[in-house]
Amino acid sequence: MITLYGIGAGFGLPEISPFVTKTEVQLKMAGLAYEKRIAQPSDGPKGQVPFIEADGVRIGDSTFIRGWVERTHGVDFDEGLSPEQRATAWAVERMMENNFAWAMVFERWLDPVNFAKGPARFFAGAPQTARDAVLDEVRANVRAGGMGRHSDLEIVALGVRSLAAVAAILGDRRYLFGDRPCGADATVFAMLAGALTPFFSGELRRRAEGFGTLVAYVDRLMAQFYPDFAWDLEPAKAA
Ligand SMILES: N[C@@H](CCC(=O)N[C@@H](CS)C(=O)NCC(=O)O)C(=O)O
Repeated sequence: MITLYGIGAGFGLPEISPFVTKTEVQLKMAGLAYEKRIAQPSDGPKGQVPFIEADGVRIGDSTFIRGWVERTHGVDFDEGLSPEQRATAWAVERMMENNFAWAMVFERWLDPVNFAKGPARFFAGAPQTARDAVLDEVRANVRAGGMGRHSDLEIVALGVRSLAAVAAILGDRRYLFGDRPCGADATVFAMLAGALTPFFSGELRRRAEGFGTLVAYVDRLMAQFYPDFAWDLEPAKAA
C-alpha cells in the first residue's frame, strides 16, 4: 500500500498543494490503491510535500514519485504519445511547475487579503509575540524568490502567457493530447484548479476565468478525479 502525504483539503480545493494534487491524480490514473495522510512539509525527505511511503521507502518530490510509480508498477503515463508530444508534455509541466506556480504563489502570499485568509493559517502555531515578525519574514522570502523581482503586473502577464500557451496546446481536445489523460494532465489540472479556486481573488484568477476551454477542462477533470468534491466557481461557496 502506498501512503501519500499532503496538506489536505482547503482553499476551495480537494487538496491545498497543487504538487500533491498532481501526485494524487497520477495515482488515480494508474489505478493504484493509496492511503492519504496529512503531514508537514518538514516531515518529508526533501522538506516538502508531496512525499510517499511504500515498501519501506520514502520518496519526495512529485516528479520523482512519478518516476518511482512508472518503474515499480510498469506504468507509462505518456503511453501512446509521440516523442514530440512527450517532449511537449515535459516542457508544459516545467512551465506550469517552475514558472506558473510562482505567479499563483504571489497571488496567494503577497495580496494581504488572500494571505490572511489562506497561507497565514500555516503559521497559526507560531507564538503570538513572534507571529507578525514570522509572517513578515516569510512574505519577504517569497518576494525575494522565484519571479519576485518583477512588478505585480509583470508577474500576472507571465502567468497569462502560460495560460495562453496551455490553451493553445489543449485546443478543443478533452485532454492535452487527445482522448486519454497523460502525466502532464495531472500537473496542468492541479495548477489550473489552484489558479481558479474562488477562495482567492486577484488579477491572475480573473484572467484565468477568461480561458473558457481551461475552465471547462478543470471542471471535467475535477468531476473525473474528485467526483465527491463540490467544485464550485462561485466565490461565496468556497471554504
Ligand atoms: N518540486 C516539488 C515542489 C513541491 C512544493 O513546492 N511543495 C510545497 C507545497 S505546495 C512545499 O512543501 N513547500 C514547503 C517548502 O518548500 O518549504 C515537487 O514537485 O514535489
